[in-house]
Amino acid sequence: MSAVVQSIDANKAEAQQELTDGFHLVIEALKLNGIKTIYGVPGIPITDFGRMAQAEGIRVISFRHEQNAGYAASIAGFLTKQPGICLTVSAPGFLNGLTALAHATTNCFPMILISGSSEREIVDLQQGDYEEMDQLAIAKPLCKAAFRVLHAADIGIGLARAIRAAVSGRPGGVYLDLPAKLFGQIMDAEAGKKSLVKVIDAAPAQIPAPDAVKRALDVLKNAKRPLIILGKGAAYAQADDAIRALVENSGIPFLPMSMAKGILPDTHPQCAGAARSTVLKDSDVVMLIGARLNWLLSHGKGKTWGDAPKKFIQIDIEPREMDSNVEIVAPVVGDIGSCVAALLAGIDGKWPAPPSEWTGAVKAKRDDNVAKMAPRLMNNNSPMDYHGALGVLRTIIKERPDAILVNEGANTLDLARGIIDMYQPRKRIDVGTWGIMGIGMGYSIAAAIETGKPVLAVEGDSAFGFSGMEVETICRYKLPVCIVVFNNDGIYRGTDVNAVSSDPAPTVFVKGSRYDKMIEAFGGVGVNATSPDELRRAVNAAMDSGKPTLINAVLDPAAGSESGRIGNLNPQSKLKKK
Ligand code: ADP
Ligand code: TZD
Ligand code: MG
Repeated sequence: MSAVVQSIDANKAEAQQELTDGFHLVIEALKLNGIKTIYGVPGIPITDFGRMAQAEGIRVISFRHEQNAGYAASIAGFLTKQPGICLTVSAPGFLNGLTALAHATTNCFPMILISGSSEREIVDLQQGDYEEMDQLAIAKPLCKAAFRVLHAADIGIGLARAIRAAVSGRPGGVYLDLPAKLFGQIMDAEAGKKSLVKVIDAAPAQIPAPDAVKRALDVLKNAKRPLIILGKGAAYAQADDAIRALVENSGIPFLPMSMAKGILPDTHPQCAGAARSTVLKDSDVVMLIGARLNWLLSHGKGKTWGDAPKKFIQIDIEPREMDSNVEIVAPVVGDIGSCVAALLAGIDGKWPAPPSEWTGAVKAKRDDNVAKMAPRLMNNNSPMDYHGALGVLRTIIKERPDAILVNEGANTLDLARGIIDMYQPRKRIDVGTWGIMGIGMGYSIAAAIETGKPVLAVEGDSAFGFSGMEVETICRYKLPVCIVVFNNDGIYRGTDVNAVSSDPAPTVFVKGSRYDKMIEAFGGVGVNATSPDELRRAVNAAMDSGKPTLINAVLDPAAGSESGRIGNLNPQSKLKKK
């Protein structure tokens, strides 16, 4: 055969061979694993990827800042038990997303940060590529696992590893590094399809050992003043029926951590939410279900926990969580669904009721505290105080229990957490383990998209500022989000004065700001509310219409206290003030 004929044949064969590339393989791999939504910000090298993913039926939610897209992905993971996906460009985009990835890991939310990256050859020789950065190395200490894919044929395996790492065991954040070159790599379509992996049983059940279950039941049976603490791991586990059965069959008072509120309603007769200090101090056996003994529980020791000896039972999927702060006399390691089911089976329906002196004392304390608070919640002061404004929102959530409540701030957070009762699981999402500001709009967007339910975001004016630009995103995607900015002119209070220069004090903002005007710029509804009555009308209208709404709730600048409920964590200078 002549050389000419040979080359014509080769062209024909190539023309017949179907090809695919990195772009399409990543998209197919995501779809194959049930990923329906990507949260991100476009740019080199992922702009076309976003367009193609949208064309292939994945919902692509484009944000104004990667941190907010990352927070959205993290809470999508919490709400669905599937890894939330955040997509960013290299170096700065990656770094912006990284805060959220670390947050996901800290809070045990499954999330995958996928970032495009520059060329390895140039990055490794530090030759100054466009947005050059060794992203994999930087991500590693801040997440549960980090992977890089260099060959198109490994995309399927790379994503499978990322998904498993994110959702199995203790969930967390995973980084997936995809260099620009990978997206354009060509391979045979058939081989490409075969290389994809549909992850089977990504978060396998982890059954607790029978003797661990027995040990826990023995401790529980002998308790005089038992307490169950539910944490956000219990909400995440979606074992709502089993948890309810355990609480109700045992008759033990329960205390929900912030994001565990609503697994059982806060109005449940066994809820000890309004008797928190009493139950922590006076209980003798405490069973933790998906809650860590970290700062939020005063590390399980000290004044908060009283002097009486205390025994801890802990249910957690992470064995190393046991004894992290105090001795755990009965560790039960496994997934919460399996552990709670094993406890229920082990007791065989014959729970010894906790002594009535204990349950009676808890109930009396709770009813007393609730009654004391009630009149304060009904005040119609203008400008509003926290109690007047939150009394209104409390009633609104009672009437609309399937709405999702997003909450951040200091006083705005602490008081809303205590005042607004929750009635359904996974309806309250907030600042989490780190107490960070900035989750507000990302969480609101993801909550609306993942659940289809209306969202009420209760935001301190400072907290709102961290992600406020995303009101444009909320308007663009026409999401049913009602934002209430508790505007007290500043961080904690709006009353600080700088006595030495004309600069404002560090904690105050422009007085009389009108945050409602911000959303009007994008076609949303803005309302300025100066009294609880006005606030009630505006929130109800927003929740009825589903239109993106921002209500500027005018609060008394003097109403808050420094750092809300955690002012004690502020270090104090020992030096005398000049
Ligand atoms: P909170 O802040 O509400 O007290 P934490 O975030 O401190 O809750 O604790 C959540 C705990 O739940 C973590 O220790 C985590 O390992 C655990 N966890 C998460 N998911 C599960 C699950 N499916 N089964 C068991 N434990 C889980
Ligand atoms: N930055 C980040 C990312 N997280 C933080 N928690 C803080 C800074 C410090 N901080 C708090 O802990 S609460 C808060 C800041 C800045 C804002 C409190 O003011 P607010 O709420 O207006 O949101 P209140 O109602 O005025 O107390
Ligand atoms: Mg404020």
